[in-house]
Amino acid sequence: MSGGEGCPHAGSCGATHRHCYRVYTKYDVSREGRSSTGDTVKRAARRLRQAPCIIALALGLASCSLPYIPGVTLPPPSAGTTLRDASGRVVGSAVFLQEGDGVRILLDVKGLPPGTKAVHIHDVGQCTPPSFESAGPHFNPTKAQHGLENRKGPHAGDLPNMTVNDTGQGHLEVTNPRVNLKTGPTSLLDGNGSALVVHAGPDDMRSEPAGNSGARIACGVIVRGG
Ligand SMILES: [Cu+2]
Ligand SMILES: [Zn+2]
Repeated sequence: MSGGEGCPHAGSCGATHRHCYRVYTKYDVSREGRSSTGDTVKRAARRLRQAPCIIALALGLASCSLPYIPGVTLPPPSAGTTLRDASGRVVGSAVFLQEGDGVRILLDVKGLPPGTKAVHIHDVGQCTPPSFESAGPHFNPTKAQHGLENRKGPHAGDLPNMTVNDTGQGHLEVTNPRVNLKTGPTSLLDGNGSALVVHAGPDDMRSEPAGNSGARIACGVIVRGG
């Protein structure tokens, strides 16, 4: 990132100033307090981005030799969703974090029937109860077949099964290297969006088109920012 925009130096000092604008910040996402942490970091990053140019001006631009200012790295993109069941009750939430070329997914559910449940990312960001058929098929920009254990698979949106315990709670944490939160055909935030869906039964990981996983019992539209 060279980010000279807005800096009075950009034209005159050339390459020597490229690192003037880079201020490294650490972006820590903990599951608790995630959004407030994110907001604080974004505000701090904005301030830090402005700081180097102000400092440069203060130094009088005489020599164009600036002290080293550690650079800025913007927080990675994130997304989130709230899952509802067919009656509209909130039954869970998930966070999506860009991690390298893939996306880390952290899903928590509550109040669901116990058992092993299929979880998928579906193609359309629309969750119309009670059937949630509006979410379309699995997110599959590469035209693969269904299933993490299918030789011709998997769909980009295929995920491991989740166990829901006797108290109705379940947790799934996985990195999906086939999707991203940026741009392009594998982005979860593409034109028609995408949705996270939980099914009544387990995914057999190989049957077309959806792993024989039964009804869609919960659905959440994936939205930017989480
Ligand atoms: Cu599904
Ligand atoms: Zn699939």
